[in-house]
Amino acid sequence: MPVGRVIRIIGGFYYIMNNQGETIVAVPRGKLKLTGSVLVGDLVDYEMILAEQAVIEGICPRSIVLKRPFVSNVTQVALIFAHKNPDFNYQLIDRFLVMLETYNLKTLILFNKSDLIDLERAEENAEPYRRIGYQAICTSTKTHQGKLQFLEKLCFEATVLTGPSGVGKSALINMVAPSFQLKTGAVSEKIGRGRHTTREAQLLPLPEGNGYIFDTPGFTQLDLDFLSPRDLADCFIEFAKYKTECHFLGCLHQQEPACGVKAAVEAGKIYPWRYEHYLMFLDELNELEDRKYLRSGRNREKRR
Ligand SMILES: Nc1nc2c(ncn2[C@@H]2O[C@H](COP(=O)(O)OP(=O)(O)OP(=O)(O)O)[C@@H](O)[C@H]2O)c(=O)[nH]1
Ligand SMILES: [Mg+2]
Ligand SMILES: [Zn+2]
Repeated sequence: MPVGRVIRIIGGFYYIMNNQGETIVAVPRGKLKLTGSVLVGDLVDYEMILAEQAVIEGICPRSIVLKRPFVSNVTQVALIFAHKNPDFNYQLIDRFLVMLETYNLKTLILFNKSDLIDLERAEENAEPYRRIGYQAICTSTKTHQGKLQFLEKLCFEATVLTGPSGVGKSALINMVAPSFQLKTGAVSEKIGRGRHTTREAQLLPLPEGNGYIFDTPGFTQLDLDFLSPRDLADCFIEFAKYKTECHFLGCLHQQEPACGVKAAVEAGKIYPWRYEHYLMFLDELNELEDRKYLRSGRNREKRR
């Protein structure tokens, strides 16, 4: 049975790319019809039923499934933020990074719209993340700053682009592969946010078989409800070196005495704003756990 890759899902129709690079429209069989069964990125077995229509018979084993964005078989994530328009926001960046750390994939950060601020300011925005240990590139789709560096990173990877709406995800893909001509949309001046121009995930094969890139819809709000408070510190990668010095096993680096992480913050080895974001997210997660606990208690009462 032939195998193809799902590149887009629109209105119940599944667009599959076959080995020859042709696109076939398909519908899934039986149980696979359920929304979310077949994902963009999936390799699927299909059978032609008409000259131009196919039926998806099964999904090949996946290497990974991401929940947000909801796609499969990714090898790398590129987090996109803008220096300006929408506003630059360290707290939201850290929120996205926490989510991405749970995926255990190669992570790249692009600070886009570098043409809108001074070169120096742009580098200042990116530098802390480089020091923390991330690969961070300043880009501009207007001046093509960072284009070659970005292209190099994309080579032989299946890269998903994620980040808020309006930061230039689709524009960046157009920059590295102009033939895609993806739709882009101006940021609303009134609310300073993107307009959710990209509505669904789409997988695009890079020229000359150099890998894949996924365009995805932006999102501005991100709850950390997929994480337990105990696992949060692991998502702040620069804490790892200092956690081993905490006196208490299971230290949450909050009020505990002899905490290696807090000592590193005080010694200027961890950025204080990163630690503040950690505490802020920890509060959020604790609150979520409390609510979950209360709800399960109420359910137990009801069953009695
Ligand atoms: N000045 C400047 N504007 C840019 C740059 N990149 C993108 N834009 C503009 O920013 C706006 C948003 O770009 P999009 O590519 O649609 O943003 P997106 O991240 O795909 O947004 P969603 O699809 O809504 O998630 C468009 O008006 C682009 O022309 C850049 O490097 N510099
Ligand atoms: Mg877009
Ligand atoms: Zn600690």
